[in-house]
Amino acid sequence: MNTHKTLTQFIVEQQRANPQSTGDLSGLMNDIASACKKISHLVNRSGIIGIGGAAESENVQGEVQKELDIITNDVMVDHLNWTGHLAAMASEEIEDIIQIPEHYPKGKYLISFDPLDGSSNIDINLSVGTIFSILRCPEGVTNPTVEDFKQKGAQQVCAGFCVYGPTTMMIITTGNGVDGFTLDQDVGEFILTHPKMTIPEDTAEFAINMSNQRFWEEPVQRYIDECIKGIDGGREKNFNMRWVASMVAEVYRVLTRGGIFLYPLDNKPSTKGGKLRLMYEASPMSFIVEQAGGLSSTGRERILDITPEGIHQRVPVILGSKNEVERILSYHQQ
Ligand code: P6P
Repeated sequence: MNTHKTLTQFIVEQQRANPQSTGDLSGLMNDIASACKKISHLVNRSGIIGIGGAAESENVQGEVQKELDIITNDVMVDHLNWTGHLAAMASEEIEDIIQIPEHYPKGKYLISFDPLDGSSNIDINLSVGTIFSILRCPEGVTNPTVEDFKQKGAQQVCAGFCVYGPTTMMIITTGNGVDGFTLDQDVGEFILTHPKMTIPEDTAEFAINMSNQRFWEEPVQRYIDECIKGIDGGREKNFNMRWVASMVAEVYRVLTRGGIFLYPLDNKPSTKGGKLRLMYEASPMSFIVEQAGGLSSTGRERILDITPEGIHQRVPVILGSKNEVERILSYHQQ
């Protein structure tokens, strides 16, 4: 019988492989998995229990919040704030950092998360997800501030995302490659189904929101124009295009069959400086993509080398198959 390894067993084995580990990170990863199981359940039943609509509020980004944005944010906070593994949290949905209540013990990690990325897809039944990034809290800091979160993505201890699609999957890295787990809904366990995921160095599939084309910088205009023209425009192959408007779905596809995903710098007023947020979208996804053999850049610098200016800072993102990202970077250098 094909007995898959569970996430719990995987985490314990990773802990045993690191003699100096205290079990805190293992506990935190299990707590995140529990939160994601709860979110998966809520997403799957949102239409039935009537929580798939828009809330009356806007988030710090000025985006209209979905009811599920708020509910899933509360699920993450309620599953993580009592465990004693965290010193503080940051969420896409909350302007300031989230302190650990005084009556709970604090731990040595900081987490940033987007509780429900792509939530505009909820009412059209497309995949959405949860993205998280774990940093160490600086030594000796017992009351973290925003300053303590402003660490380069290269400092991440762990990053991952859950994609709530036809199946619920959790993708994680702690710096030893990327492993994918499928939620077995019957027993409520994440099962290791995609060990050591790697991104093919070449691809013929690009993902970008074409409606922004007139706002892009010249190197991106040139690259996408060449992809569209394919062998009629000097490339050695023809390209296919995808755009789901859900980063977790796009990145999972890139991990599975390669590809290049772009949300580039544009001069559109609403997304000036980029649309995607560094700390809880670009950084964790960049850690995962690099650990799977891909590249992730703003077009001018490695995303994991950026020191955040704030917890909601936006950056341009170009990530995926190594050879295609390198081609775009060369266009930015010309
Ligand atoms: P657009 C979802 O809102 C998100 O943050 C990413 O998940 C996704 O890749 C992007 O924005 C979609 O942006 O402009 O196509 O709606």
